[in-house]
Amino acid sequence: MMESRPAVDDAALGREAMAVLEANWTGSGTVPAPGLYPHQWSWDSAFVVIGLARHRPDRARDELLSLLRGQWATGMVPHIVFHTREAYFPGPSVWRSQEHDAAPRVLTSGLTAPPLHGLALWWLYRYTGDVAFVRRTYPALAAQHDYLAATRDLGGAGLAAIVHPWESGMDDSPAWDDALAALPAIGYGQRGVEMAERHPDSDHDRYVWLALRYRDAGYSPGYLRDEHPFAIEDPMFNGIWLASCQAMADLAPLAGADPAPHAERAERIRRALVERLWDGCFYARDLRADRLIRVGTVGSFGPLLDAGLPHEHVRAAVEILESARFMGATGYPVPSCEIRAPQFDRTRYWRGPSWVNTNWLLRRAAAVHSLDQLARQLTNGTLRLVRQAGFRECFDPFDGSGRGCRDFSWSAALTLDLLADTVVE
Ligand code: 2M8
Repeated sequence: MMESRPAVDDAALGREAMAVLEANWTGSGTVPAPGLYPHQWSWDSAFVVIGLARHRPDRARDELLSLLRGQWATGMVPHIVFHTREAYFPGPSVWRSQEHDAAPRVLTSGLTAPPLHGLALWWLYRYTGDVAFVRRTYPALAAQHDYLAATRDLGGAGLAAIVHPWESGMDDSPAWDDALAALPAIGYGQRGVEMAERHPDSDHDRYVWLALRYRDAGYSPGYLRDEHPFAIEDPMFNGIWLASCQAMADLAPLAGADPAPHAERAERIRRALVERLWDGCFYARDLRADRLIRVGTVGSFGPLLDAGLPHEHVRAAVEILESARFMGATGYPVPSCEIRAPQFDRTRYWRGPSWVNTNWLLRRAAAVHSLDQLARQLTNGTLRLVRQAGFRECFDPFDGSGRGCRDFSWSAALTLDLLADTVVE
């Protein structure tokens, strides 16, 4: 298959981006990509909301509402909502959400994903001024945050722990390698599971094994706290949560709610990020092994989304981001793993390639800290990627060639957002 035709001017690029989002709209939500990802994914949807905020606010609203139909009574927003009947593994028969009292009618996964939705709602409000929509969705997002605080603060310092690589959105990041390798090779004693009852012998088997253990424990918070073998405090997940807490603090008065709990939570996350995850760079912390995971990934820069991050941490993190460890040595921003790490692989998803969503998040972080040149570099580098290679899932950070699937929703949606800013600048 040929690469997509380069879109020569911004208007054409914008039209192509919108066409991708139209094609990926199922009538009840946007799928990340046709075929490979035929359902609604949580943080993908939040990026779609952000990208459509200025262009199709009606669709952006429907996107968020559609995702929230999958929210559990616990407040948990699942990482996948199965609105279509198309096959995907692991699908509804693996998660069995319908057997759980707290689950909604629509079928979902049992894991969550980076809680970007508060920021997405704020983004939508910023460009629409739609207070009624804030009022309507604020309670669900407040419940999402309460869920994280009540059941995911496994380290007890205010950060939310991910309990599965899928929850990070960066599935095969080298940051999870050791924690996955430490999983018991034997001990898979559950009966009645449809995946072959075998020892985990590859990362994918381990992913499934972990998901099934959690499911078979009834998705119980007590099990997560006391037994689940995978628990990691990730700087990107928590940087996103912190940004969403700040967004919720801004939105609360519009919804007639008190902003203080959100601001306090943000402050607590900030303090814990600096105290627990910083050692010259932000790293993920493995709670089960009780140690920092010292591999620099694009996730290391998540805390930059925080406007209140102390200056010295902003300065040091940005220096690393711009250095030859990351975007200083690649032709295109931002490799998902530092290029000098032995685990770096320019061809493998979250182990090297550049992604439009993380570029967008870092561009947002640059804007928050008034780092105009960095913001411009991220915008222009990202637009060069999609202009040359199309709305691919990810890109080779050295030569910009496209990788993964085509017509990928967040690549298209966030291009719309970047283009809108280019016009304003
Ligand atoms: C990828 O994750 C899914 C599992 O959730 C997969 O590998 O099948 C990740 O890139 C994740 O960040 C993304 O949300 C999802 C859908 O685009 O695909």
